[in-house]
Amino acid sequence: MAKAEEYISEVLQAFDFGAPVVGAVRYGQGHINDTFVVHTQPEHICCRRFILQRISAAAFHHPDQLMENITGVTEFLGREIEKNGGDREREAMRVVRTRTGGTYYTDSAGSAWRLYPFVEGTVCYQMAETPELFAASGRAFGRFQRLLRDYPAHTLYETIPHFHDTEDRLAQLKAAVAADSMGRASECREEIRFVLDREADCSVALQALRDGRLPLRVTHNDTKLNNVLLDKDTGEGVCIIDLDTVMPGLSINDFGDSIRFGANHSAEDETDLTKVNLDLGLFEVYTKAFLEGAGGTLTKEEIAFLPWGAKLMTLECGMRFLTDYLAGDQYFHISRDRQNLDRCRTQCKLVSDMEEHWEELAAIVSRCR
Ligand code: ADP
Ligand code: GN1
Ligand code: MG
Repeated sequence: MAKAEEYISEVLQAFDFGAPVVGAVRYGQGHINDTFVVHTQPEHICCRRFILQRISAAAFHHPDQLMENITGVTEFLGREIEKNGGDREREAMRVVRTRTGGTYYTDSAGSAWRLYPFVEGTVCYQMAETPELFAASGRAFGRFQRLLRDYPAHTLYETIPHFHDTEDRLAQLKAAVAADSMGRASECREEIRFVLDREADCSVALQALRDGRLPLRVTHNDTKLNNVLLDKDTGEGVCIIDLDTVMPGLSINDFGDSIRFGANHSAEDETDLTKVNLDLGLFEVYTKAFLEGAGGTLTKEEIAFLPWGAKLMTLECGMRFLTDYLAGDQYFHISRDRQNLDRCRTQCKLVSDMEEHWEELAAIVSRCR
């Protein structure tokens, strides 16, 4: 895939920024899309910033369907936020149309690009600097779930089929091990074994869904701390971003993915595993806040399954990093060699911690109910 930078000037022509553009520079720490911040001329009356993104073709095969989901969801959220007396421009994403009225632009190489207003006055954290900030993210993701409770789920396309199908993720890992296309399997024996030893776990939530014990909802599916913007002054949640994976899914996965990423004090690719530890205090803070934000949306059974959401999202993400490492780092952006293997290792360490503290996790969830 050609470098996104090569197409920027072409892409900028496709949108009306309301003022002359000064420049576009790479922005953020997402693993999937190519993200740029676009600045318009400061002396101009409508000086603004925008987020311009090339949608990952490796992850998303139907940008038209993806953008239809996003426009539907952002407009619905905007209306709900207005009904509750909120500021939809700040609290919901908005797709900026192309000059020809489209929701995205296709460049001369066939890649899809979209534009959002930059949500000003907010901070995006890569790590929970304080429990209060982590709680704020939990309330925001819980609230997101509540706001979308009545969204017509059947109108959503599955932007990545089998996204949180942990059984399928395991099958993909096994296939990557069997193919061993880069000759990397021998250095990942321990990690492969770790995952295979937990094969039965991969079915726990899916079986509960099949049995009707867990409901299918409209969920975000990628609830990392860096997918929510917090107010720079108050620290409260402002806007949930990265809506590419909003699809029918399990509420426990939205809870779990936040725990995976945020309930610890290390980077996702930390190489010193002694620094990677599940923080039970942060687990409790997030649980309480998520349930508060969800405001009675979740059933008793869903709440009881929250620790499973945490463990399965962590195990699944570990598998995905490992699969991608074995396949030659095709999916997740990397900035150094073996980064996906290091990411896999932190996830395995967190899964071990969760197993070690399993009873405590259940007790915390009961307390927060
Ligand atoms: P990816 O799918 O690659 O993770 P994201 O949509 O999460 O892409 O965007 C990457 C980063 O860009 C975010 O983590 C955040 O820092 C920043 N970002 C995205 N959209 C906005 C926005 N509308 N306003 C401000 N920052 C944004
Ligand atoms: C990706 O897009 P981003 O960086 O917010 C990935 C998630 C993973 C996460 C791991 C569409 O999230 O599923 O959990 O990396 N998103 C997609 O950090 O695959
Ligand atoms: Mg993101």
